[in-house]
Amino acid sequence: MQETLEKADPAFRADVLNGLSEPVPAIPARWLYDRRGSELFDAITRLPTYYPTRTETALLQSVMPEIAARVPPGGAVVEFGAGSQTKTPLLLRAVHPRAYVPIDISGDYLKDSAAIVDADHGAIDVHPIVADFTQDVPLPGAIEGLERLGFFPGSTIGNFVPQSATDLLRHFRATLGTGSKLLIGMDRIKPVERLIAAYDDPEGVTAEFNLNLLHRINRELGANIPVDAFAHQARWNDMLARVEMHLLALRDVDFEIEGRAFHFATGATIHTENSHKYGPRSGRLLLLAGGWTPLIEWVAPNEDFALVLAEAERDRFAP
Ligand code: AVI
Repeated sequence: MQETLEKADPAFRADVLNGLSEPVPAIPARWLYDRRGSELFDAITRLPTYYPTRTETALLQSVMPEIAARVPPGGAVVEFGAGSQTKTPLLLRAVHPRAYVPIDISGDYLKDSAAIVDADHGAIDVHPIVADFTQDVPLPGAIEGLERLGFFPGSTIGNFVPQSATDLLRHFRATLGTGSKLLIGMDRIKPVERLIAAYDDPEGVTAEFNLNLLHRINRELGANIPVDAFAHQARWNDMLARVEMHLLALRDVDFEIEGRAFHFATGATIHTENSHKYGPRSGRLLLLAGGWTPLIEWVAPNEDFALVLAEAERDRFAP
């Protein structure tokens, strides 16, 4: 049965129709995060097997004095993303910035993040910016002259293939400027069983998160995909050091999206997300390639997760 038709975002429509027509069918991961998808991702971060969020939060908490010692008070914290209710306040309390600038494509999420900060940190000026942080973003004049610390937690960098991750880091550099710093969370390579458990939890929340994309296509593009013909699959791709999420066709399946017919044979998949994991050296090399010189790295117990503080050094003409 067709689900209620909502007004479709033309970019979503194009990504779905083009992505499903590719030789390796794939849809960009950003479309996983509609309202329901964001709720489900929130639930994922609290699952026992999803270690990144709690590991990074505990690490941040324990190294905050060391971060504060390297970041002078009175600067500007620029967060790439709307901010988290737990991690952002930890950082702001420790580094005492004059200004906090969260950047997100969604104004709704930004309203929430500005409210969290306002409630808790009256002395900080909040300048939310609705923008796509994968591009250069002009910063508000009010923070001109302030030292800048970029904040990109959550190992979201892992959701970008290395070429795009490098571009992203270069945009961060252009946005923040030479001399600024970046505090970034990076998830580490670890035994495959733990990685798969984090992305294919026994409770089935990640499965619901992944399958929600098909419900979204049905709802917003008036499609008739039989969602029960697909199953969530998490795979470790060792060559590319990443966990991949796929939607696996459990039987031969035919459906239509806006009058276009699609066929998936049993065992075919739609690739929906990558989550790259880094070793110490590959992580630092990625930062260097993106224009950021690592200054110091803090690592969680079992080397599960790393926080790196890096600096946008001035370009040098010689070694
Ligand atoms: C948002 N991002 C860092 C998550 C990750 O771990 O790659 C997205 C996620 N997908 C499934 N579980 C979590």
